[in-house]
Amino acid sequence: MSHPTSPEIQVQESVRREFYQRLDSYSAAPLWTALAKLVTSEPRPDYVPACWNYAQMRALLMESGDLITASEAERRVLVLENPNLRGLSQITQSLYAGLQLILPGEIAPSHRHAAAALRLVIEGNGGYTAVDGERITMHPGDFIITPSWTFHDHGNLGSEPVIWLDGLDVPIVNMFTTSFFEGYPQETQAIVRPEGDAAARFGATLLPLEYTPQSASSPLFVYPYSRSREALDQLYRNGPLDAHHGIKLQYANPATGGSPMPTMAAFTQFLPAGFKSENYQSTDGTIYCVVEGRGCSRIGEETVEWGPHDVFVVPAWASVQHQPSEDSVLFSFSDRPAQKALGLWREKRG
Ligand code: GTQ
Repeated sequence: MSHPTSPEIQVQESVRREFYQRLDSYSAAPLWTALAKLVTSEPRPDYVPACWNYAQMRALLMESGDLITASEAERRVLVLENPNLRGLSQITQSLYAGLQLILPGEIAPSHRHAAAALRLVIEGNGGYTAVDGERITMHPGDFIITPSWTFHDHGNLGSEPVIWLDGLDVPIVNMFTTSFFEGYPQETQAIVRPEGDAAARFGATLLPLEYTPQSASSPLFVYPYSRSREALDQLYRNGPLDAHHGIKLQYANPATGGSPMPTMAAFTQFLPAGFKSENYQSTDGTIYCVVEGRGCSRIGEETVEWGPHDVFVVPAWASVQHQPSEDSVLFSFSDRPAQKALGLWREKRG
C-alpha cells in the first residue's frame, strides 16, 4: 500500500529560501530540510575509529610529569580526544577517556563529582586510589570504579610511575546538565575502613546479612586482574569460543548482577593467537585498552594495529572484527547500561 500523494506545490526555490530566512529571525527552522540528518535510518556517529600508541602517549605523559605536579594539576591526565571531536574532551560522543600519571610520593587531592569514573591500571606498583573511605592498592590490569559523588584521591607510595586509563561519563552528565563538583576539605580523605573491607563484604560471592543496595553502583570498588585473568583462562580451556567475542565477560555489581555503575559497562575478553572474530555491531561505541597481546582490528573500512596498552575506539554501529596475532586480553568499556536503561541498545551479529 502506498500513501496517496497530494499534488506538488509549484514554487520557486528562491521563494522557499526567503521564507527560511524569515523563519531564522524568529529562531525557527523548517524540519523538512533537516529531517534526514536528524532522524537517521541507523546510527551515524560524528566520531571516527582511532588508536593511541602507548609508547608515544607514555613518553608524552612522562614529559608532563616534568611540567606539572599531580597536586597542581588536580589530575595529571592526557585526554584522549577523538580526532573528529577535538576540543570537546570526548573519545566518543558519550564518553571521556584519559591517561593519568602519578609519580612516586605524589598525591592527587580528594574531590567528588556527579560524573562516574572507571580506571584500568596500566603500569606501576605502589599506586592507590581511595574511594568512599577505603584505600585500594592498584596492580596492572585491575579494574577500579569511582561511582558518582564518591570522594576519591589518588597517591603513589611506591618507587615507580603509576599510569592508568580513566573512563568517565562526563559527556552524558553534561548532556543532561547535571554536573556537580566539590573538593574535600583536606588533601586526602579520612580512611574509615581498612583496605580489603569491601572485597571481604561483597567480593567473596557473599553479601552482608539483609543487604539492600543503597546506590545504583557496585559496593565493590576493585576487580583484581589476577581473578579476571584466571576466569578467562579457565573458560578458554573449557571452551567453546564465541565466534564474535572469543571469551568475553562483563564486570558486575555483585549485589545486583547489573553493571558496576549505571552509566558505564566494562568488559574483559580473551582472544587466542590466530583467532579471527566474526563481524559484530552494537550501538554502544566502545573504548578498548590492550592488557596483553598484539593484533589488529578491522573497524568499518579501517584497520587498527594494536599492542600492549594501546587504546582504540570502535564507534557506535561500526562493524568490528578482531584478529589477534598473539594470545590477547582486551579490556573495554562503553555506555551500554545507559542505553539499555533507555531501551535503545541494539546489536547485530554477522
Ligand atoms: O581521577 O578524579 O581523567 O576527576 C578526569 C577527571 C580523572 C579523577 C580524569 C577526574 C579524574
